Amino acid sequence: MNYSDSDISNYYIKIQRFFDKEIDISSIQSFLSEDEISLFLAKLKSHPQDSTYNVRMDDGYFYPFPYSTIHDKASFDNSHPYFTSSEDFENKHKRLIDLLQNKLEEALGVELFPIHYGNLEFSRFNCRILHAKKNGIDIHCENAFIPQLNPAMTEWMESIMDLKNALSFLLVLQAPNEHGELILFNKEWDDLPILIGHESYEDRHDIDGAMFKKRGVENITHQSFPPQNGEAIFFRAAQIWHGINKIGGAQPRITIGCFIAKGKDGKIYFWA
Ligand SMILES: O=C(O)CCC(=O)C(=O)O
Repeated sequence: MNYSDSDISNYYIKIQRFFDKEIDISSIQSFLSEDEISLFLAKLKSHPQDSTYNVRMDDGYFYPFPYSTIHDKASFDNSHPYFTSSEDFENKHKRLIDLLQNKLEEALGVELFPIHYGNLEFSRFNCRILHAKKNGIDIHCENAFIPQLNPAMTEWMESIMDLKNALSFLLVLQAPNEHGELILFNKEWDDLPILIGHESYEDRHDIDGAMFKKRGVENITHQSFPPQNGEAIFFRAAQIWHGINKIGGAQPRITIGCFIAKGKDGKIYFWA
């Protein structure tokens, strides 16, 4: 695993190094100030709890909907809850979202472009709230969702950017008391394209890699990255198999994040 600690001033060079696969994961401590983090958390606690705006699962919820909910048979138009929940999120939290985009641009040394398809505006960020004493996020890589997505949307996204090598950005707003580590495996989608829809819940949460081992794949190792309040993490999420370990203690794990990809036109796009 190519890990690189960094400071904000040299980030510009690094985004290209991620796209060139020279770096797998990198982090920036204290990406936002403690006051900014508290403001984020206070605002987000007032968000709507109902399923119009959240994708609720037993282990946690996402607000607004992630783009990966625009499934194969779903309509790729403004009737999808993805677009209504994104609009709600943008309207309620525009100032914080703008602040986060600015910080991200400063950190990467590039201008970032949100994506839109006609009048359909994609979310710039979403929040992931993972319940205490639950199982985190199952093992996945973003490319493993592509076969489940609306094909018209995927085709369009792939026509404008290098979707298959997208990065994840996440900011830890609230670390859990225990665990909740980001787990990165030493396997990538291009070597091991597993259609996760067929895997059991248990295997998808087994950080020893049952889902790889049962396919005869050997030398499975992983690295754990414990979340720290205020820390930003960037990693090659489209390719690298990863998950979030179970959440210990009494406090939920709260992050906000997006995906970042290189456009065919040279621009850097981001969405969630
Ligand atoms: O910690 C998070 O926000 C989720 C990380 C993750 O699974 C991803 O970015 O794909």
